[in-house]
Amino acid sequence: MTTPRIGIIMGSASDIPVIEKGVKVLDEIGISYEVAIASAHRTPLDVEGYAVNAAQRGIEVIIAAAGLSAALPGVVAAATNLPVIGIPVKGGALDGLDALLSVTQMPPGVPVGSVGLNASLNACLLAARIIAVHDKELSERLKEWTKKKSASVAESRSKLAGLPAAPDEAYNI
Ligand code: RP5
Repeated sequence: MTTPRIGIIMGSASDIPVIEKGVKVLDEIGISYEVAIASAHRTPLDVEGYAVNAAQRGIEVIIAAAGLSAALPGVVAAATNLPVIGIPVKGGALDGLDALLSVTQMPPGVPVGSVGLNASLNACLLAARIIAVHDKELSERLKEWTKKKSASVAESRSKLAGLPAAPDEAYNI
């Protein structure tokens, strides 16, 4: 089995649908990853173990997703020097605002980079960009992926039929 370069940890199986949406991009770009479930509140020793072991297992970036009072990304970041990207998950009485604040408002010295609520695609892309800094081939694959996405935006202009569409040259620099 290929050594995973990105470790994705989530607080509960109920977070799986959020993660599933984002990891597709890692398959498309061709970057290895693994998925783990451990909870900062319910199974704290598993979280610490995963974070402590990650670097020596070959993981280069950790993505941590959790909802409610989302301690998971911060607890992971406290136990490793790897970059940690937090995904606050929507849900609960405050619909994710609690998770967003927990993930972003880390004390000085324990950094967690946060993406938006449920933004697993951006978390995966950010992790890929971090790794691409020292992996030229991955960097090329990322550029190709971005180019394809940009092309689909330009193609969507054909749907403006009936509206006064800006001409193609309006976009040129
Ligand atoms: C968090 O609490 C999890 O990350 C999840 O987003 C939320 C709810 O967990 P469950 O009650 O569905 O297990 O720890």
